[in-house]
Amino acid sequence: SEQAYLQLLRHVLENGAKKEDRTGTGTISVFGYQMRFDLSEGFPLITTKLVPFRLIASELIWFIRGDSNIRFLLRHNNHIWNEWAFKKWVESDDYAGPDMTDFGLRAQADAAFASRYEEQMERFKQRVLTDDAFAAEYGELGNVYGKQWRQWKTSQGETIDQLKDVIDAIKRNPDSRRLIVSAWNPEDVPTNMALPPCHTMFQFYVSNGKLSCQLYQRSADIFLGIPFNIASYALLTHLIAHECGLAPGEFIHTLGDAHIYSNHVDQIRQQLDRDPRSLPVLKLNPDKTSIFDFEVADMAVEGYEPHPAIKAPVAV
Ligand code: THF
Repeated sequence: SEQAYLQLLRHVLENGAKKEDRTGTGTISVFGYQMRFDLSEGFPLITTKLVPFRLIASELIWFIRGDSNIRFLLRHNNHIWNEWAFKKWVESDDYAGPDMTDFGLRAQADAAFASRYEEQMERFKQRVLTDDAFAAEYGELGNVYGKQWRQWKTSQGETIDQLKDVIDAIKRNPDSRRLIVSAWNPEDVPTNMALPPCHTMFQFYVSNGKLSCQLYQRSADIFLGIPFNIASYALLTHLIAHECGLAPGEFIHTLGDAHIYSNHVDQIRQQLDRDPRSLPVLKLNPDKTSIFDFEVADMAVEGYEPHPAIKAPVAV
């Protein structure tokens, strides 16, 4: 149930140590934590605040397609990756607009700057949507999840489709202890990606006709990212179980640096004052069999009655 997540919030508030970070925001953080979600108890979409399922579905489909260009997300009205593409654009030699250095932090502190930033971001999104050449260069996040899952480049110049291979292996050899997908590619990390992958690797496990998944996440933004990440991997587990004729088992979420940004603490206290509600149920289109054929309209949650959304700034 959702308790595992609420317990994580309380644990880090109580035990976290102050730690500075790359984004300059400041965090409280612990190292090493594990949560378990039994997928037969309901779909783990957090109810103590609204978490938009359609954003999780379109982001996951984007990964599954092997896509790493935000144009697909923008067409689905999904804006959760915009800041990382925008950052590449405003730091490039082609950008000639007003200075956008540290736009994430400055937009929170300076209202005049925030409106200049929003205007530039709006122009950027329109260009990615309408200008093919611009989108190919600046909508592209590089070798992020989708690329590593579907098109891992080998030293021999070949590509490995890890996702397809792991699904084939689950069908052929469910007892295997090598049912792993890795997004962490040490060769690409320093140069070829907008942001090194936070979800570094995941492993599947089949027992008693049930498919479980464990994710190792190196860096965890507990308030904004983790509710998305839990739902995303739960959805991936359901989809693969659906294709393989298995029931969904557990999603096990193992965290490395698990942190609460200093500008999320008040929001978390508000969230902890709320009582969790019953979890929704996931519905998948029974007519689709391969996970590679699924679209956003083929997946939905029923019975999701969350508390209202709680806004918070994302650290870039
Ligand atoms: N960077 C940081 N700082 N945190 C993250 O969680 C994160 N991600 C992805 C890449 N870099 C990250 C992007 N995932 C939101 C949710 C997930 C994200 C990024 C942003 C977010 O702002 N969620 C809002 C709703 C947004 C909306 O409605 O458009 C929310 O209230 O939940 C971790 O994978």
